[in-house]
Amino acid sequence: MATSKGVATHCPYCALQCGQWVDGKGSVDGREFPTNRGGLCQKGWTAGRLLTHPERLTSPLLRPSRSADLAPVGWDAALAHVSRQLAALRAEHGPDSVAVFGAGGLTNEKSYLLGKFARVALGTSQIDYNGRFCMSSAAAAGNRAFGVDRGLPFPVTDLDDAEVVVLAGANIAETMPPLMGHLGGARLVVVDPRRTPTVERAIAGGGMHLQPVPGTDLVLALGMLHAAVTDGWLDADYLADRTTGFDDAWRVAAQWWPERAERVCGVPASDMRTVVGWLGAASRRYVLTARGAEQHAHGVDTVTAWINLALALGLPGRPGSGFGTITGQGNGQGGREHGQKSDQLPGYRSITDPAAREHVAGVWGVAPDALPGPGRSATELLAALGRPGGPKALLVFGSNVLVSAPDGNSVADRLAALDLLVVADVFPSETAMAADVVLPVAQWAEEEGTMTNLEGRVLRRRRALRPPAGVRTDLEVIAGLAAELGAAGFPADPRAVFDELRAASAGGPADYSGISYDRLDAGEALHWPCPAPLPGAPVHPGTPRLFTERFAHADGRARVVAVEHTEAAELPDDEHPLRATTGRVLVHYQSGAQTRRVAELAGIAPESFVEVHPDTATRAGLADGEWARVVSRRGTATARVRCVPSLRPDTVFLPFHFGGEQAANLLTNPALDPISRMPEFKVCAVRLEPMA
Ligand SMILES: Nc1nc2c(c(=O)[nH]1)N[C@H]1C(S)=C(S)[C@@H](COP(=O)(O)OP(=O)(O)OC[C@H]3O[C@@H](n4cnc5c(=O)[nH]c(N)nc54)[C@H](O)[C@@H]3O)O[C@H]1N2
Ligand SMILES: Nc1nc2c(c(=O)[nH]1)N[C@H]1C(S)=C(S)[C@@H](COP(=O)(O)OP(=O)(O)OC[C@H]3O[C@@H](n4cnc5c(=O)[nH]c(N)nc54)[C@H](O)[C@@H]3O)O[C@H]1N2
Ligand code: SF4
Ligand SMILES: [Mo]
Repeated sequence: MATSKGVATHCPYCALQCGQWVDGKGSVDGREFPTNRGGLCQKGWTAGRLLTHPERLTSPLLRPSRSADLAPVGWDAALAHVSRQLAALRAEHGPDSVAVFGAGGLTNEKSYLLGKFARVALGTSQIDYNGRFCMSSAAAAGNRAFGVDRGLPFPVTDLDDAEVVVLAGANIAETMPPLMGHLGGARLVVVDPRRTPTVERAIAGGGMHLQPVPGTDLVLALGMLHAAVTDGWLDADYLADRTTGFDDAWRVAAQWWPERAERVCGVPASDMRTVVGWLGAASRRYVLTARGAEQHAHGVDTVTAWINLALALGLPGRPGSGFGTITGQGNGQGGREHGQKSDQLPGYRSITDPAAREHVAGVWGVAPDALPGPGRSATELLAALGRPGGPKALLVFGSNVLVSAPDGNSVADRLAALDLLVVADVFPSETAMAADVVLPVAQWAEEEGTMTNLEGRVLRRRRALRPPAGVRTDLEVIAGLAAELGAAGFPADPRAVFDELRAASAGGPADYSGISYDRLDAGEALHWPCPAPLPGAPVHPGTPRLFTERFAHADGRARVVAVEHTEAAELPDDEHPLRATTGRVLVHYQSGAQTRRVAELAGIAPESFVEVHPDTATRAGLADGEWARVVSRRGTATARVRCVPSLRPDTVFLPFHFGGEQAANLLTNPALDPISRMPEFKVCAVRLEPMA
């Protein structure tokens, strides 16, 4: 896979996993791959800067006491210190006193080994990951409706000849720019409280902007379902042949005629009817959701409402049409399949299913009873740190929770209450700098592994250059800690880990047993499920398209689930009269730990801002370009005012890419969806104040 252009690998950032060439000096070029067709966004083009960055962590760091500074230390000393402390905590307080926090940016191999490390080497139930913040509501809604969760149940190239695409809470012109290339021919409908660059593209192409109050998509989708029925667009044959439950769902939607829905969500009833008409009349049409629809205290039901609309129109599983969710992190899909989620075992198995426990315990060579049960979800795990009965040590791999988790002030308090915080990272992120032990790890173009992109396609991450001296891979770190703890069965070689993952996933919903490095390296495009063949049978070709014949529930039918409107967990009042929502800008990635360190990107977006309607700014005594304090019930963030006449006057928007006093998550509400346990990043009540 090495050519004169370098090594064929993929971008370190988002779930589109654009193809890249990376050469031995760390130069990056776009590479032909179905998702990006040679193109990259600005983050991808500049990703090589991360490899040779002067701020790279190249030595383990240790804080001898809570009040001391971090100082360089050797690997042996660092790992021995960590394992000694973990062993002492476990002996005194039991295995659940140690917790692990993983990430959707980790390779499949790392996700798998981390989950096994927690359950087998530490014996703790306390493991979860940042994917809980990411796609968990759509995952739960997909499981409930379709019986399986694969973000896009079709390749992105299927979108190329779509006629109508509804994007509910997705700003892909900024979050996955090359994906826009697959939507060029379609009439786009964008559901977003803001007039984003994606909205601009939709309007320019004859599409439409539906601009709901943040947190009211569910009502909008109910109103549109109502219009689908009353305007005659219902696909009754499809509903009868392929689904159950529509009558119950209709009993709710019948109450939400578009004019009534308009009074709650603010979208004109006539626009709802127009869009439903476009969807109904087209033959190739898609409904896609992303974080705007999900990051709510009722995100599962909101995504369900969008699924219900798609089912009523007969989209899922029909050639040239469908429903899908746009996964976020590089390995957002694979990261939730192999056991770093508190309630899951490898292969997307449930940790409470006795058959799943027996299978995985068999692969791990332990007794099923020895496996812990489900632990706390990410937000609940962070909230329990250092409290009576909660974990006293936390190991973080690949997440900058101090910046990215909700209610940042509380997160800082909880981290400070720990006996031991260990962070494995590439850079001195805010969270790493708060740790007792920092372990410097290799990054994407320095290591081998697999990732599973937003299409459920498994792909190879390849090493183009050696990691700097002093740095280890995450797999080596996990294997090293396991060895210190006296646990056997923790290989550090990615191929060996993948082969074990294949066996552990065999027979599960996300079955990888027929996938191998050799097949991937031979250029095969393998989407899961891809089971190993029975003896003598041909190899499985993988499954690019799900649901063409049947859905994954035992009866083969999709579930239309009746869902009711619920208000956001926190509503505006006199003291906090505005709804704040949060999200992303093109040039920064997530907590910004990587992209704020890339000069080209930081130059474009150096600081936080708050988008405000000009009238709202005036009322708060603020003018465009001034610094404001944004105040919620939990904290205050500072941001530069950006007056945006197209914004709803009741809504403000902040990016969450900045740390310290500019962190948007100082404001956000840790209210959780009851099913997915995803926090409500997309709505909280705030007021604006001038700085001084
Ligand atoms: N540039 C960039 N790209 C990224 C990332 C990044 O950090 N930066 N991160 C990656 C990851 S992990 C993810 S999860 C994806 C996220 O990709 P997206 O979901 O596209 O990103 P967001 O900006 O979080 O949210 C999308 C939109 O939701 C809108 N929104 C807010 N509240 C509501 C609401 O109540 N209803 C609706 N319908 N919309 C609402 C926001 O205004 C925003 O424009 O992006 C991936 N790509
Ligand atoms: N207010 C608000 N908050 C949000 C969101 C929102 O829309 N609004 N979105 C949420 C979403 S969808 C997500 S996905 C989260 C993401 O937020 P985080 O979990 O904080 O994700 P990143 O900023 O990508 O952090 C990744 C960290 O891992 C490091 N890293 C990179 N590669 C590796 C590796 O291979 N190994 C190790 N050990 N470390 C590595 C990076 O340097 C960085 O410090 O934020 C969530 N927070
Ligand atoms: S769209 Fe995503 S995968 Fe592609 S270059 Fe940009 S950040 Fe990388
Ligand atoms: Mo995400």
